[in-house]
Amino acid sequence: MKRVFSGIKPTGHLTLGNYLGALRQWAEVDQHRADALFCVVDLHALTVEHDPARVRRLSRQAATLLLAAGLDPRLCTVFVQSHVDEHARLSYLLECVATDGEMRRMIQYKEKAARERERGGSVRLSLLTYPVLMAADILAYATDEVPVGDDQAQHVELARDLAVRFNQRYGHTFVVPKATLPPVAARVMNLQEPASKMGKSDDFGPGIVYLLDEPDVVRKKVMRAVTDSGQEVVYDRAGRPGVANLLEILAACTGGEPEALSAGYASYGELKKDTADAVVEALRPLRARHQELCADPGYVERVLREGAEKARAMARPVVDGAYRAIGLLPPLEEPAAEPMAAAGAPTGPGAVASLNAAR
Ligand code: AQP
Repeated sequence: MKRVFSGIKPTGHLTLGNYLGALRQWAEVDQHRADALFCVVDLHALTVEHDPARVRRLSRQAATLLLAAGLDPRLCTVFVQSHVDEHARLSYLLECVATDGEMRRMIQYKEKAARERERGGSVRLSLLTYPVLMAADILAYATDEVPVGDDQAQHVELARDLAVRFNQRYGHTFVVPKATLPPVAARVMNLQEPASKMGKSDDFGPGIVYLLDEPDVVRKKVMRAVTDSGQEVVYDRAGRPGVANLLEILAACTGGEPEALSAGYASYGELKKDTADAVVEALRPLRARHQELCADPGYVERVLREGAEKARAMARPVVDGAYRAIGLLPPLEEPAAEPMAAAGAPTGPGAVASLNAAR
């Protein structure tokens, strides 16, 4: 069975982009076809200015929404990244394989660093290195496939490169993963700024549909979506990005094809109305389940505790293998007879004392 891993950052309230580009695919497809792990990647939320209490709150909310979207802990593993130390352990090893140039080429780094500088803030080193942590998230689980939206494809590519490079230098250690994108809505755009991705932490709030928005708020946001001065409803991503975005959202919510759907509309108003209705309907079960789960926080906590235990057991051997391969001594509490003996080092109960004496 294939191993699938993906994650979501608690940097803001989850959006329609997160749902159509990732969560829905995880719940409807991935957890049924693979040995799947889904993670709230809270360490990634620390790469930009953050409020600790908010990150904690958003992490709980993201985990609850993963379950509300249909992830079933009997079918997959749901957990929080910082509960499993192996991510950070492996990240450092991969930093010793990645290059500075590679990191600086990452589009998200360039965009976010520029934004941060424009605001007069400083750029955290972790913003530069977070794709390495993301590679560690993926590689620690011997992941075959990473279902993501289009914006994360470059980071998965980096994880591939690092896996191949590590394997070539230090012997086969990692499975080389690949990204899988949803067939439609791989990049939902901001309704007010259709040239920008609908990101949960971006600056165009009125163009972002949040999963927990009330239905009338969702309707308002969709009805006010920026289109263009034309009249005809045609699917043209480059020429009419606002209309194309609505058609893609409608297609993703109703199971149609954007181009075919465009033929059924004579005006932008009708398209917006149907899109708004389709989004409200698509989110209805999720919102209902979210309410139920909020009434039972003990359940969510139990799922996360058990998820972290399962995840740790999966990641441990892979990360320990990487530590050995790259040249680090095995942990001293392990019966280390073989590798230590092979290197001519002392073994047995006196080994620790001899190692200390040798320093
Ligand atoms: N607009 C989107 N369309 C399609 N897929 C999307 N995803 C995110 N936005 C869209 C996918 O959702 C998964 C989790 O996303 P994330 O938490 O890594 O990133 P984000 O929601 O984009 O959050 P931020 O904080 O606003 O991040 P930045 O600013 O870094 O983009 C991923 O699979 C992602 O592809």
